[in-house]
Amino acid sequence: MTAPGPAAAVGRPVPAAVRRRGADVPDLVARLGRGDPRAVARLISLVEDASPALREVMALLAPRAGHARVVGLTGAPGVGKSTSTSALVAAYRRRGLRVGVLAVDPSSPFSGGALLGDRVRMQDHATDDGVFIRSMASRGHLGGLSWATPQALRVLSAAGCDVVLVETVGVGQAEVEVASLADTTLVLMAPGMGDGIQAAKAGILEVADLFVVNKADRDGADTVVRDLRHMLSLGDRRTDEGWRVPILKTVAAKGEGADEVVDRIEEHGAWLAANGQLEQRRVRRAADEVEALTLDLLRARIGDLRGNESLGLLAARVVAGEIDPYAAADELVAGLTA
Ligand SMILES: Nc1nc2c(ncn2[C@@H]2O[C@H](COP(=O)(O)OP(=O)(O)O)[C@@H](O)[C@H]2O)c(=O)[nH]1
Ligand SMILES: [Mg+2]
Repeated sequence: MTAPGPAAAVGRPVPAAVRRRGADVPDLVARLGRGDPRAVARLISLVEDASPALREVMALLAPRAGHARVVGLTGAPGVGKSTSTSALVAAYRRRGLRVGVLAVDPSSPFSGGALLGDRVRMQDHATDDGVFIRSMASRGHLGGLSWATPQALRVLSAAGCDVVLVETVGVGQAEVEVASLADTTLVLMAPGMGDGIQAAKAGILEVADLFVVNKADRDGADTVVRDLRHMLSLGDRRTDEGWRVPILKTVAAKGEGADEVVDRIEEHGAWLAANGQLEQRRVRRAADEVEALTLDLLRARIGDLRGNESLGLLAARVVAGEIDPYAAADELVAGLTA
């Protein structure tokens, strides 16, 4: 749970050992700019590992912070997120766009079995140099995906991706997180999965910019559409903002409906840009990221203080009744930020 976040590293100079191990950051970043897939892989691994080199990486990437469109896909396991991602990659490639794919699994490690199927499916695109595909585990960092995913997105963006598709395992918090980092969030459902109840429970209606009812080749797809339409009409949350959440049917396994999904994603992007929300969402996203890094940094400093005199002394004074714990915390904070 307590793998040190990058902020722990961020506050410190890059150790010589890191350079010796061959993280020649300026070279990596230059190769990234030329779209070298190995540079993409290496840099995303640095993000995954919360490498101390990240501070230098991010400083070099800042001026070329790309403007890739970020599209999140979420939904229950087995609903067809990976299959749909692959179909969407194909649809975007037909439009001549460069596509990044980030499969984020907040729980299982990078090499875990959960992503094996995804990799096999993604083989379709393995030889296409306009597609970058990476899986990423957050390895139980405090703050979860909050800083790692935005940094990985920055890497893919700087590699020249026009659009990045982020697939997350649909389990509660992950849905909310993917929504907070995407420009457009797709919520996938499929017949026979008890989605209606799930949707209501997980507050999924709130995060969806677009619903995709996948596996439309199976019985019950129309019922899912009807239930969704009913729930949306009850909430009708977006009417005043002017975006009506579309409900689309797909058969991802055959690529059916992918082009229409891309049309709607692009429509949503244009709508966001036209009313200033694209910028707003991105600023909110950067604020979340900076906040997460800040908390990491402060946590690391508190860690340094543990066993250190000032915390010990303050604690002793609390026990002795000379100072109350709030006042002690105030003193500690003052010491941290001094
Ligand atoms: N019948 C049918 N099966 C599908 C469709 N899309 C995906 N599947 C299957 O559903 C299963 C789960 O798909 P996957 O993309 O791995 O789901 P994920 O867990 O949400 O990423 C796989 O066996 C797919 O082949 C579809 O449109 N129709
Ligand atoms: Mg998947």
